Amino acid sequence: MKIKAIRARAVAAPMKRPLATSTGTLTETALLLIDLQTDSGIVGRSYLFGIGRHNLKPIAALMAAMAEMLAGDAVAPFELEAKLRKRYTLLGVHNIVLFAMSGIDMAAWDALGQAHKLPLVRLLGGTPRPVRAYNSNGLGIMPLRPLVKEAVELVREGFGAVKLRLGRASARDDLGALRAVKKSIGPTIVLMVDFNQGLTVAEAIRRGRMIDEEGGVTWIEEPARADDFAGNARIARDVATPIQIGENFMGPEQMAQALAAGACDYAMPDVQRIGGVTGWMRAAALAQAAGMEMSSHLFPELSCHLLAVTPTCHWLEYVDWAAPILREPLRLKDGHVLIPERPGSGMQWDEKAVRRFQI
Ligand code: SMN
Ligand code: MG
Repeated sequence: MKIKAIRARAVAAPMKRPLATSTGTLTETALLLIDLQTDSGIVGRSYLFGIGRHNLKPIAALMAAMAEMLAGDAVAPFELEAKLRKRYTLLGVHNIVLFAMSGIDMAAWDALGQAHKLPLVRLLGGTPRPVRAYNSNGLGIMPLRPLVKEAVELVREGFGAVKLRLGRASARDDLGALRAVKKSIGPTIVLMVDFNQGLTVAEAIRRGRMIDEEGGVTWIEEPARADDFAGNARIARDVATPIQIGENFMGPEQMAQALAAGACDYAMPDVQRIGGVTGWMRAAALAQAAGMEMSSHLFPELSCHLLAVTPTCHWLEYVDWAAPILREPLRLKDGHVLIPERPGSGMQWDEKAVRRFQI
């Protein structure tokens, strides 16, 4: 099976619940939908998050350049990765270059799954099983009244865990939000918090200790700048609640550096930044070697397959943000994501919805 062409389409669909983080507010899901067309007629699919619709065009342009290099090549993800990494060495395999490469890798694995008539999890040597998930569809930075209402709604959707975004100007206001959410969901629901890199190292230690004293938080995510591994190591040393980072690891190489620095207690790679399915599998081996719990970031449709073959599988981050353009959105049961038995990732576009949301 050889690559014929790669098509990328930009869509933006409104989010059911806008999400305010310490970096700004997301109101729509801006996605690049990738169709990797092969000479056998199989089309491998994946999507990338633009975090803002204006970012989709440059990623699509990079992908078009890569598609030109790869036309006629076998759908063999390791070979594609080696070729692209070599060609992009001088530009740097980071950020949107890496996103485009990851998108191609994910679509190539999807095509392979379809060619072998196997769901991705089986192609990777695993078995579909329910994957424990937390509901990450809300709980942004907002006033307490709508916040506690949303917390209750998110749990009522059938989940045993939710994630609260923190990083307000004052630590006391963050504590107020944490207390209000804890009270509204009760002690049996697992609660994570995410600062989205909003704090300095000293402030992260201060607020981390405050959270230690409050208790009941499963992890503190990205308290400070994500690539300051030394700083994160100081935070992890001084704060008892586990420190979670990883959504901004640029490839498994950077994850290895973070682990060597002791920058976190838990890791949560993002399949678009870690290098697609190929990069994820290498990251999973790093987490296994470090004896470290590994969770996913966004991409629940693909991450469920991957977590099912991750030795230190921890939590899947569930968001429904891609659901508007999917023919069959993910199914959930008792706070777990059910891996579809369809070949590949199991994602197919709802073309009518794609036309509606295309930009
Ligand atoms: C997050 C990252 C990117 C977009 C939305 C939300 C957040 C998370 O850091 O981990 O969910
Ligand atoms: Mg996060």
